[in-house]
Amino acid sequence: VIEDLIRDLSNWGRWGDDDEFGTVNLITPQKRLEAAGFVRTGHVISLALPLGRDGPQPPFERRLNPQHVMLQTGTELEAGVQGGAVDGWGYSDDMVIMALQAGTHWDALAHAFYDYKMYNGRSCSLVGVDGAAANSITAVASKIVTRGVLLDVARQRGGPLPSEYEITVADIEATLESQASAVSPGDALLFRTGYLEGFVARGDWSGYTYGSEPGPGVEVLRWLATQEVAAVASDTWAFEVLPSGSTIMLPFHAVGIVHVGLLVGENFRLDVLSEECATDGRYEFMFVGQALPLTRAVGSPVNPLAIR
Ligand code: UVW
Repeated sequence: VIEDLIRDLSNWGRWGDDDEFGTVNLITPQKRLEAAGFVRTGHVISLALPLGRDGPQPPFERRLNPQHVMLQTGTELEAGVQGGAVDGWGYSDDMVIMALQAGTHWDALAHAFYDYKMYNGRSCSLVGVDGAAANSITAVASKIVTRGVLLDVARQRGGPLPSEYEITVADIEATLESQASAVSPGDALLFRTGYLEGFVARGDWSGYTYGSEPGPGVEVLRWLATQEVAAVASDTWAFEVLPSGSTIMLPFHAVGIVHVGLLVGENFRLDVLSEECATDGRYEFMFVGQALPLTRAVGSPVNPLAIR
């Protein structure tokens, strides 16, 4: 199955041998103008989880939740121990240490490998201790402004999808029909499964990451490629259904990121957007999902915005 999909869907060379944008090439200036036309009220909804120590990663995980550390504080100013402070003038500074994949994030095209290769046929060895020499998130960091479409599969199916539920093309088409929405080339398509919000509501992330989850099966890539979707994201930790039923853990990553060059986002919070879209029946919006211009990084935290 994987080899058939690669044969049919690979975009290696499509936008040139030097290309590092992948499907983000489908987001044109004209597409951004079209996206702006979906702003009716100016209401902005963030699709990000808060960045803090109580993020979704388990304790002691290599993918460290954000650790916020103060470098200068007001308490030091008041105690008279802040260098350079005069007569009550002072300042505060801080820093964050975190895994770039810990919370709401984009996967760069350097994030996934298959057959020792990454997007556009580049060797996996280009990602070493110095970071990614190609396909890093920096390439697309400032390009992700487009028309967004919420694909509310959870609402269409009457509630949060059970873990291990495979979203099929039939589910996608039924959901679009129920929403009276359509997908067009260059869109960002946001899959709501309802999975993440259950953990948020319980205030307990136990069992969220590295286990089973609902999501699209690998065959959905054929549909996404036909529609020329530029980016996908969901309210799960790995975007695709798990277990995958494949010989490799993440076949959607192997075909979608490595061969299609698809921008994939994870841990997006979609419940508030879902309520708003259902209230007024508008499932399309302007989507702004700029990554941080982190040099040589294989992913980036993002504060995705739906502007309606
Ligand atoms: C892996 O689990 C390897 O990656 P992701 O962050 O894309 O789920």
